[in-house]
Amino acid sequence: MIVSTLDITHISCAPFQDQRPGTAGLRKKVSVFSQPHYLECFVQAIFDTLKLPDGSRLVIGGDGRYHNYDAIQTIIRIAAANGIREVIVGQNGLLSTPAASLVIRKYSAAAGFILTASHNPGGPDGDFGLKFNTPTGGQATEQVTEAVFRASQQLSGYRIASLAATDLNRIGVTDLCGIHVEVIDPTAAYATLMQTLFDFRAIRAWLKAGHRIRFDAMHGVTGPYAHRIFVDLLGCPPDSVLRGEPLPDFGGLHPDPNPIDAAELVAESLRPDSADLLAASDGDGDRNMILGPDFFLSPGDSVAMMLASLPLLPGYRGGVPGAARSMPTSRALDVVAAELGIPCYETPTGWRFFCNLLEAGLIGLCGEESFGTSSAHVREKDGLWAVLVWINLLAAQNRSLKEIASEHWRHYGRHHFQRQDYFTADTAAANALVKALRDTLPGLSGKKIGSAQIETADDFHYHDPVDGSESAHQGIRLVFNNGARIVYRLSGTGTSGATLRVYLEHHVRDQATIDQASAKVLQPLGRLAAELARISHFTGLDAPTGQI
Ligand code: G16
Repeated sequence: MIVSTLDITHISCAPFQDQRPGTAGLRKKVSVFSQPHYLECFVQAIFDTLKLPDGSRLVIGGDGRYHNYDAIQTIIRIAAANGIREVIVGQNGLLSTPAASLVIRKYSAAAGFILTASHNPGGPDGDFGLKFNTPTGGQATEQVTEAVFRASQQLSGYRIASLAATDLNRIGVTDLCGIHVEVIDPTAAYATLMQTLFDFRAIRAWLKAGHRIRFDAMHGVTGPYAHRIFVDLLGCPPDSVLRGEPLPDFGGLHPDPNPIDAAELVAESLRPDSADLLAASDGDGDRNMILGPDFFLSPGDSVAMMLASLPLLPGYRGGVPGAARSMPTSRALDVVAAELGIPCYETPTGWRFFCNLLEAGLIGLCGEESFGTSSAHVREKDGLWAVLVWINLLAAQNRSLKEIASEHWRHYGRHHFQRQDYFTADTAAANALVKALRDTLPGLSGKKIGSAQIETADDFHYHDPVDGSESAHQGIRLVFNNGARIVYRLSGTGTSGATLRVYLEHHVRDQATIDQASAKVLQPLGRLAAELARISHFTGLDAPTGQI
């Protein structure tokens, strides 16, 4: 028998100064990530910071975007040189973000590397990204990612093992010089878990009765998961899954499940023969958009309505101990939680802030305005899970999505919500705007504007109730005494320039205003938000460059 030993080389190079992870991992253009030593140095900085015990197990998978396959081979080599002895990797290098979270937990891995830039475009000119998760399956905390950033700035090089490329296409186990590499079916554990959470029998009966679903995988990672669950297990016709083949450039599309980038699905929902539920997920499968015939369900409403109906789902019969939303997300969830008598936590933007609350058992449901929702079944947001929640709720209630929403609003009032984005290539101008706005806060508190008054004007500061950590400057809030709210923050997921996000919200209770379009109700608030922040003055933009 030939026993080969691991051949490890130390490569010296200058450190990179731009490897600070953002809202969810490090995201850069492919051209940046694929330059010599760049990925290697970031991965080395992670190992230097995590200091995993020798012999540890690692999970690796990604959304299938351009550079995924090569990056996985590199990570395996660096991991081997840093003491990792077992690697679990999804077939073809694929693992959706929520499935990766599940696999990390299932295999008691010491860490997970998820290769994704989420909903950002892919391909050679697109974006690439890498985030690393802890043994809980959740994303590393801000403290850890900052420590990695500091380590990356001081590196003198990295260690790399000389290993043959792993065949990621074939399920099975390979021994590479003592490194145990297991290629797994990326959908298996996930599909099994979903069957314990939802009433597959009731859903099958609902589908047999003639109801239809339509799911747009946007050429991201969820195609194989959707085929397995919707087609194989629930019996939907194969054409229920749209763009189900993962492609390195997402077919040239922007794999972001929102009404603009998934416009084709929105158009389908407006047709007389629309399916009963239409949904889309993003590149890495953690986001969701939910539509019904002639109806768009806003993410803040979706999580609030889920909380109100959770006991209808087999996995959630006993309800949840608490719920959480990110600060800019509409406060529709708070109203439901208050009626249920459970706490509703407000966290900074970034799924990682929910993880401590989930891990400590303080919450069992959480959601964000950015089309993310999930429960304690994993430690990431979960697009297909959200779609299954809604299919199960429709099947259990035998009512349309629009009817369920209308009844919810009659009872709780409606939180009209809109996010306006102002993109500028001039990052300094965007930072100056935020600084100037921050400086005006003391004068805004208590200020009367028309018939309303600003009750609170502050810069959101989060105190984590579980580990006591503090996160400052997480977004500027203007809360009015008439149910309105404006929030400003800079996006943390872009790879160039800066995007100012302006979140508008108005809670209304009278039926006439409930029935109006959110864009119309929020128009005056949008104008006020632009004036107060002097957006045109700082950026030259007289209107949002995008809105959802
Ligand atoms: C990431 C985070 C989310 C966050 C979103 C938007 O989502 O995981 O928690 O809400 O970015 O962030 P920003 O407003 O900073 O662009 P994803 O799906 O991109 O991983």
